[in-house]
Amino acid sequence: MTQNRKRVLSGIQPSGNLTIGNYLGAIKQWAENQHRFDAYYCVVDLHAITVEHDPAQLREKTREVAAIYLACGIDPTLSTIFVQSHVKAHSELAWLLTCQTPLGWLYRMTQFKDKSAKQEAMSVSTGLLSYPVLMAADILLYQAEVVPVGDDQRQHLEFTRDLAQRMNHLYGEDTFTIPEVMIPPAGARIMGLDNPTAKMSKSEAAQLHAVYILDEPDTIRKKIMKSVTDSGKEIQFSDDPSRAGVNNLLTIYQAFTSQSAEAIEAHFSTARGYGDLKKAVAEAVIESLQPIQQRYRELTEDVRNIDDLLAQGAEKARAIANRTLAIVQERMGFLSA
Ligand code: ATP
Ligand code: LTN
Repeated sequence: MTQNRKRVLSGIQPSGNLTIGNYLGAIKQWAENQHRFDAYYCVVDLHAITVEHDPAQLREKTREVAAIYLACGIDPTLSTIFVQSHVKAHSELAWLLTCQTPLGWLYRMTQFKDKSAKQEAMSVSTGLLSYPVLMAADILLYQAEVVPVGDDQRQHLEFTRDLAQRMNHLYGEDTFTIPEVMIPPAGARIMGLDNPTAKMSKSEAAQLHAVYILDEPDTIRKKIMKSVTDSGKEIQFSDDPSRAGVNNLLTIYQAFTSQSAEAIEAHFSTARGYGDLKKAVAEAVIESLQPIQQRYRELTEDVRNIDDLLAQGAEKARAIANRTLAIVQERMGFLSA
C-alpha cells in the first residue's frame, strides 16, 4: 500500500499561534490528501530558532503544533507526525548542502529579505540566511515527490529543486528525488486582517492581524468585524489592491465553505454592505474551527499520548532519513563510521 502512494513532506514552524493562513494554506490540504499519500508532517522546531525565541515557549509551541495537526484531522495511522530536531539527519544533511549552496541563491530569497529588513543588517542570524538549506534538507532526506505548502513557499521549493539538481549533477542523478510544489486551489495566500496587502503571519504581533486556529468565537467575531476593507460596497472577488480587504474576506469564506466564486458572489449580491459579509465570514470560520478546537481540547488532556506519537513518528522518520544521509555521505567521500 505504502509503495504505491507518493511520498509527501511538509512542516510548520512552532514560532507562535497557528493562524487560519497556516490551516488553509497547509494543514487543510494535508488532511484532505492523506489517503493518497505516504505523508510526513513535521514540526520544524530548528527553523523556529532562526529568529529570536524563548526556550519555554518553543517547548510549549512544539507540542501545541503537533496537537493541532492531529486536531485538524491528520491521522497518525496514515501519516507520520514528528519533530524535526528528533531526527538528527536534518541538521547533518543541512551542513552538507550548505557547502554546495552559492550565497547568491540565499540572498535573493524574499523571505530572507523581508525578515532581515526588520533587523539591524549585521546582527541578522546566519541561520535566517541559510533557512532554505535546512528546508531543502527536510524535503530531500525523505525523497519527497510532493510538498504541500502555501503560495509564499514557492520560491523555497524552487531553491530546493535547484539544489537537488546541483547535488545530483555532482554525485549521481539518483541521489535526490526532485520535488514538486502543491498549492491549494483556494486559501493559498491569506492576507492580514489589519493590512490586506501583507501576508497573514503567525509571528506578527498586532492584535487584529490574524485569526488563530484556537481563538474563541468572540475573539474571531471581533477580529473579523474590525478587519480593514474600503469605502465601497460591492461584494466581489477582485485583484484591485484597493479592494484587497474584501477580496481577502471572500477568499477566507470560499476556502472554508468550498463554494465556487460565482455562488459566493451571487449569495452576497443581496447583502446590505460589508457588515453582512463580515458577519457571514466570522460565522463560517467559527463553525469550521469548532470541531478542531473541541478535538484539540480532548487531545491535550493527555500530553503523554502526544509525546508517544511523536516518538513513534521520529523513529519511522529516522529510518528513512538515515538511509538517505548515509548515501550522500558515502558519495561525498566520508568514511563510514
Ligand atoms: P512565521 O510568521 O513564523 O514566519 P508563518 O505564519 O508564515 O510563520 P510558516 O511556519 O512559515 O508560517 O508556514 C507554514 C505553512 O503555512 C507554509 O506551508 C506556508 O506556506 C503556510 N502559510 C503561512 N501563512 C500563510 C498564509 N497567510 N496563507 C496561506 N498559507 C500560509
Ligand atoms: N519554510 C516553511 C516551513 C518549512 C517547510 C519545510 C515546509 C520548513 N521545512 C519542509 C515544507 C517542507 C515555511 O512555511 N516557512
